[in-house]
Amino acid sequence: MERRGTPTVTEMQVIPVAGYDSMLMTLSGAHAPFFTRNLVILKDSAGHTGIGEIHGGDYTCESLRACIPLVEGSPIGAYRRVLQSIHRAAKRAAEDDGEGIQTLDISKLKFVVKAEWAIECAMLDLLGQYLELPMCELLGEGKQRDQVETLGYLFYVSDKKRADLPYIDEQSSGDSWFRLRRQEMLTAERMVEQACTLHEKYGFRNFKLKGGVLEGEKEMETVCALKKHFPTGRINIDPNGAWSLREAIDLCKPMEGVLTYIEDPCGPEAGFSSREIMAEFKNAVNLPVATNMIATNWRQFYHSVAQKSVDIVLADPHFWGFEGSVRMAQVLNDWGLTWGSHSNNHFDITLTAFAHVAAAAPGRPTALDTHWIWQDGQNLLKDAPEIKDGFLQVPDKPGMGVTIDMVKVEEANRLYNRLPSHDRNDAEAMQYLIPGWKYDSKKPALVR
Ligand code: GKR
Ligand code: MG
Repeated sequence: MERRGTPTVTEMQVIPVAGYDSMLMTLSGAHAPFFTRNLVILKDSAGHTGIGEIHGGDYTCESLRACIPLVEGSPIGAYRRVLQSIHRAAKRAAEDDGEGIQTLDISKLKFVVKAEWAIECAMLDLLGQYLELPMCELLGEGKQRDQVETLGYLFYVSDKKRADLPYIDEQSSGDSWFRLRRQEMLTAERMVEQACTLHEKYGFRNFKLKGGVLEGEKEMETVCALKKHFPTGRINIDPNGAWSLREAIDLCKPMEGVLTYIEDPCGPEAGFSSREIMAEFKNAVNLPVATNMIATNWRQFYHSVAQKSVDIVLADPHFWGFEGSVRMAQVLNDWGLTWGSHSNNHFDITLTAFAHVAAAAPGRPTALDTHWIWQDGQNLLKDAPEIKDGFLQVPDKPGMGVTIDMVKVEEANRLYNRLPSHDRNDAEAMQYLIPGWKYDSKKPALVR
């Protein structure tokens, strides 16, 4: 009898991988020399391969492996049913207190990210190949654009020589950005140099400074220096809620007309939730406010909207799901608010996946966050999309439209297996800079 229906998944592989990073500074401390991710690779009965990438570490890896029996054997067209069965089987981890990341406790990030969105991505990749349509055509109202505006994500970088850890060094690279990204950059002048080098290589006209590292006044000096150098550029800062409401108002009021938006300036304080505090901030300062901390699920979003706490939701598809993130883009657009996406260290599979989501976001999304520039060159794809003139090119082939490079994947898996720990820990490197350093959600990392 003739076979009917969509192809079925014949195999699901979960491969943990690691890559190299710089000593990037954030409120949570200093990035370690390595970052980790998990890959999902699906094969189907039509002979196609579908791929997805997500948050690293053992918790997410085990969550994915537990899904294998629910995925293998399923028709790719029934991917929503597969996701539903995963949601029904999922149990809340004992250590998940539901706090989320409103205080940027990065040990909680693995609970905000949902492992199954890597499966959703890989299944959409397969379905797109079956239907001969790019993945963005399968999301929301379909493809809205061919290229997606991205921003240059600027980080203060500490001197790696101060830590006895195996950070990568690219001094012999022929690429000026690759050389620069591994060096110390802690002053306004060096941050302008960082932005100029990125502008030259990728054409960025939008920049976001990762704050929560130095005194707020010092970080605003960097913002002003960037604006002076790029007068028509859009400059944002994200201190991850490090400032008190009073500090945030005092720091940001003079920045009206300088900053394009401010991201998570303050967090919970004095018995008030982060959504209440951000609403008070918005009443006091005439700047659009973005978040990836206080609206990370629909229930938090409801309260954020009810309080009028934010204008821009950076709806990371790894928090919200691929369809969920596009659904958020539709809602925000209909309500006169703005969509964007948050990012973390990632490989080019995430870069591609987010390009498709952003291509399907209706209206005028804000420039996409991506940490990719810090990893560029460590490709797991044979044909990673490029950022040109500040825009990420959306692949126009069926599915994700890219091909995985298994030799590179195996290499990244070997690196992962050599690491003593697979979870992100920004305190370890930080303690070389400030002995005994401990995370404090209200104190910039280098202020102790
Ligand atoms: O890479 O350390 C980092 C960032 O601080 C990341 O963890 C944040 O989640 O960039 C992210 C943000 O926008 O909050
Ligand atoms: Mg943020």
